[in-house]
Amino acid sequence: MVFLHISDLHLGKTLQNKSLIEEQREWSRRFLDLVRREQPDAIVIAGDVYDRAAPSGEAVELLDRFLTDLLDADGKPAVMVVAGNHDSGQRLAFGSGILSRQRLYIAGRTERDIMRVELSDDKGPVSFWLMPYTFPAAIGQALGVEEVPRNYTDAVKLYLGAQNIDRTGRNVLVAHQSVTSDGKEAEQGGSETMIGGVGGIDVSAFDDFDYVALGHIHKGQHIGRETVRYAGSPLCYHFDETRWPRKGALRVELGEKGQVDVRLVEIPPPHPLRVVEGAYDDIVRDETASPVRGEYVKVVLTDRRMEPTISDALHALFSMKDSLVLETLSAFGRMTEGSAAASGSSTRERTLAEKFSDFWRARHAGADPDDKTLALIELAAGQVESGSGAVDDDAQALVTLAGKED
Ligand SMILES: [Mn+2]
Repeated sequence: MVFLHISDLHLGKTLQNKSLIEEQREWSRRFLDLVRREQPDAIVIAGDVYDRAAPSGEAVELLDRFLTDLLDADGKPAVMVVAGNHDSGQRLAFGSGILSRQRLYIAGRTERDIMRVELSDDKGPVSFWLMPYTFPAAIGQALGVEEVPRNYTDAVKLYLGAQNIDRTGRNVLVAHQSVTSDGKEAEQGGSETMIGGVGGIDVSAFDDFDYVALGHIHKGQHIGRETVRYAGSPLCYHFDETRWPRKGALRVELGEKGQVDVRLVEIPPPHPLRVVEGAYDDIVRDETASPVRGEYVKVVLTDRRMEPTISDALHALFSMKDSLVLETLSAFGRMTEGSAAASGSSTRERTLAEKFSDFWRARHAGADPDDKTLALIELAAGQVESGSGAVDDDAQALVTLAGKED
């Protein structure tokens, strides 16, 4: 049994106000070529299909085309999708009952019974469990339990424990969550809009599954064991993410129970992202000499301030190479004036309330939260920090909201 695992497509995403839809359209063609080559039994999409809960018309159209082409590909693979925190589960699951007859399985909401899709090969059946993005309150509601653990690990253990899973058979879980191992979170790629330290599920909750196909973190990696994996986003969606340029689909082969072989099949981006940093004259010299073309570039000047004439010259320089400058900035002032304190306030050292506030600002064009919001933020942060993950409903609602697109 072979399946391809991808996640975090974020269809409709923009980067520095540039629509990436053409980029995503070309990527989907490249992925389809891979599907035609590999002829997998299934394709698994582990959430954040869209970039926002109310996706643009062209994003919906692209997904429609993409899924149709996948289902039509030689070998007629089954296609399984779970909603991520960026998706609206209800909207994504529109028509899912009808679509399942075409072997397109979409799990949008946390239900009492996790959607199970059974496929088989010469070694017997494989159960795929499609668990959309979830959280303790949703699990409590689905199970009809009033006293659901506030702690994500315990809540998810309770939820999985309530499913009718044959542990002697082969099982694959598809999920969109933050998974931790020994209390450590997976390393973020850079384009996630999530708050660290919230909603982590210990990897031990997934011991019953031969493979766990995860979405949520945009840097592809395994967490805990080799067979609990984030596929990562298909493209770099932030210049920070260019630290991890190897992107693609995970090809997973299941043999007998417990035998799992995973490898990354790289899919090159149509326009690679690159950060170009240096003195102006050096950049002009090097880029004029370099044969590399067709990139999306961020330029960081180290020897002078960014002025309109310089910015224009940089745009012109890169456009001659069919490249596009998406962002220009100067590190010159920062480096000369920069004190250790100013540059040393990394995410790790900030309090949870500050991180919530940063997140708010990032979502509201840099505006500061008003007093009421600030009070809610401090309430939520305080409750998250006050040990044992005890969060009351207001704070829980905020944490959930924070993980959603507005
Ligand atoms: Mn995502």
